[in-house]
Amino acid sequence: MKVNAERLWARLETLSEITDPDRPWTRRAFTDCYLEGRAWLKREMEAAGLTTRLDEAGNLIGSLLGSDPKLSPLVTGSHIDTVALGGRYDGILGVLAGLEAVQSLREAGITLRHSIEVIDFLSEEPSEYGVSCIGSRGMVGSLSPDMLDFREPSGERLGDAIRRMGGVPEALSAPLRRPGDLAAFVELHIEQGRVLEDRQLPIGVVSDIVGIHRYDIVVTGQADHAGTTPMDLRRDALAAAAGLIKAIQAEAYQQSLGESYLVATVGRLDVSPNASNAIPDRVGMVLEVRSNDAELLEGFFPPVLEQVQHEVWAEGIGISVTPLSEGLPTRCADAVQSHIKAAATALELGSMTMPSGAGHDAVYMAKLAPTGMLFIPCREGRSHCPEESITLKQAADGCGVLAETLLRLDQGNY
Ligand code: HGY
Ligand code: MN
Ligand code: MN
Repeated sequence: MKVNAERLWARLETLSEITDPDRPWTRRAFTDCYLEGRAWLKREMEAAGLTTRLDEAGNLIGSLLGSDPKLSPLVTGSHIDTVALGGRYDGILGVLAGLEAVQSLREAGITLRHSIEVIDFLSEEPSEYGVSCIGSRGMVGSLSPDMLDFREPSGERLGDAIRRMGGVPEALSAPLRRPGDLAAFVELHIEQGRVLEDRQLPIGVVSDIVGIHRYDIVVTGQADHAGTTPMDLRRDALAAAAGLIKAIQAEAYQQSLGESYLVATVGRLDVSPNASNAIPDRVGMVLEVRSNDAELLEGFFPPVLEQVQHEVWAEGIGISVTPLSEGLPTRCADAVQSHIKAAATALELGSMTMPSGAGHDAVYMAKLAPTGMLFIPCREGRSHCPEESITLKQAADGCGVLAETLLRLDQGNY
């Protein structure tokens, strides 16, 4: 199964140019720039012979009919939204390689038994509303009414933003699709780590995807003059927040030495009043904890929080925590893993089985159907930054294995 690597590469380059011009590469979900990228993708899908639709969760779905309408569709896809100052391939490769695979199948005159769908999931990256994987959560009924009421800093509700993207938030109180509505799901993604590059392997077969727990944390103290307030009279929210972050990091480091994979990060910090000569009275931060072990994931933060709250309470510091999201670790289907591995072998590409430390829409698709993921390397494992880089050959390898995997899934009894 030959794919048109040059066409894939040209699309990757064209889409990467649809970015916030001052911050390449940035195409945040829910922005005009994102809508421009979607409009381009919709045209490309239709020019490739797919029919397109937007579902109630705001996912853009391109479809190519199969020969047996009784079978549920095979589905591939990922996301074209980016983090701020992100890369050109995280998510984007999975959508455009899916489109290329389907277009190449069609041009080769191959009609699969199953219909095939290529999905661009709405807002996979953590959004300004505090939630990630919005479209894939919405598809499986995992966007709670509380989440739809989450607001971004200027006050827009997530539900209204989904409507602005063409979704129907009122329809999201129930799953849009249920187990059996998809035959199987497979997603191509860059590794976003450096294992494949270090091992000089072109393909990773994902065994499991970490669960991610995210918490919104607010540390409160008292704003005072930085020059006239003695050290023993201060209620410094930022100093307390720094202590909490240090305690989180130390505990995560300890736990990461064990059997399971665990990482914890505070990547977002909002300080008020954020003036060099005023003692901070409020610090907002977002903590995320990731692990492939559900028990470790659930049990990580509460003891750390209790310890630090106990230490700072006497100093008049408050710490409040609001859980934002709790995604569980996901096992990829053994059968899909086998198809990916066999497809790589058929194309004489070496592969290894490995976990994913990044979260993906596949976590939610796994609630509907047998799900797998395949990785290609990215230079020095860099991602979520403009230095994110792959080669045309790597993109072609990944796309070829994806196409071959779809063919094998089609012949399977899904
Ligand atoms: O953050 C992640 O794991 C993914 O890249 N959105
Ligand atoms: Mn990402
Ligand atoms: Mn991604």
